[in-house]
Amino acid sequence: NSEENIKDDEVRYPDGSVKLRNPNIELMDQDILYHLALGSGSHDLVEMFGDVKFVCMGGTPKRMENFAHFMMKEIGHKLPTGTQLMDICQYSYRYSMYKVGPILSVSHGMGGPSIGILLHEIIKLMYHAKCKDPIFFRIGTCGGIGLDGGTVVISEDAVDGMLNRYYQVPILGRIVKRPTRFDKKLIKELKALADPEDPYDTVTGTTMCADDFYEGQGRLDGAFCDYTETEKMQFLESLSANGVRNIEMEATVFSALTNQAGIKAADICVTLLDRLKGDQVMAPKEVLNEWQVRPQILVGRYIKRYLQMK
Ligand code: R2B
Ligand code: URA
Repeated sequence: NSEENIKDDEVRYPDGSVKLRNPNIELMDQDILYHLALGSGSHDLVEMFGDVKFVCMGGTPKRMENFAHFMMKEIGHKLPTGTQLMDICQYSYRYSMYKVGPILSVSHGMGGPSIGILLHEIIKLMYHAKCKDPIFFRIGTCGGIGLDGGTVVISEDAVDGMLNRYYQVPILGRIVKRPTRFDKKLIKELKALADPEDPYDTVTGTTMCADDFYEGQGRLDGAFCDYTETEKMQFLESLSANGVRNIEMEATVFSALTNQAGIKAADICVTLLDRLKGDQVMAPKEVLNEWQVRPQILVGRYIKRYLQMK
């Protein structure tokens, strides 16, 4: 039963490496990770990825390339002379992936289905590469509920557009519900790394995951809109009353699939606007670019701390 609590020994070997909860994979001579343009037959995945400890995901290829460069500076990682950072998944033409020492920086596209496919293949990649206790981060963008643009939100819980605390997916003609759950300790540790000197707030709260940017998030400015501004505001206020502080499009799938795999994960997003004040993303490009670095700074602090502790 997928709603049961996941036990440690079901999802991990004693040495911390990721166990797959799918007996079919072991029986295959090779596993093609199609959307990553990688495979267990064509690549030495242990050699390429065995040292990965952190998997950081975000929507766009450029943000994840920037994050890889940022982390290279932060942890003082040097590439061999004459070489440069490469997109490992360039021939997938789907996702981009960069590796900086123990850090993988991967783009996930927009929405549940896109991050879902990526998570299946990345979790299998962790298994094939024998990675030990990997931690997954999503560093994203979102709309805030009563929060100024540029606020960092760490998700405590993920709910869908009906406020359900599960990710619901039709499998073989049945609806399967997978509970959404983030690691409480990881959330606390991340929150503690917010510096009072940061010129912006870092808050925690429930994240609503929508399957659409426009009607699914109660916007008035999509190609269609069959509700009034009053109805929109009532909906957003009811979200706020239920502890929802931001809206994005991947939190339920991200938390449910990492939880299912027994992988610690956190979703950290920066708000691009306050949805109680409007729908259009109006901040200038330079401002948006500066805001998008904020979740990266927090995750960077966590990773640096972790590596220094070792
Ligand atoms: C935030 O931003 C994207 C939509 O603009 C989506 O991927 C998300 O979760
Ligand atoms: N991403 C979303 O999904 N919603 C917003 O309002 C902003 C970014």
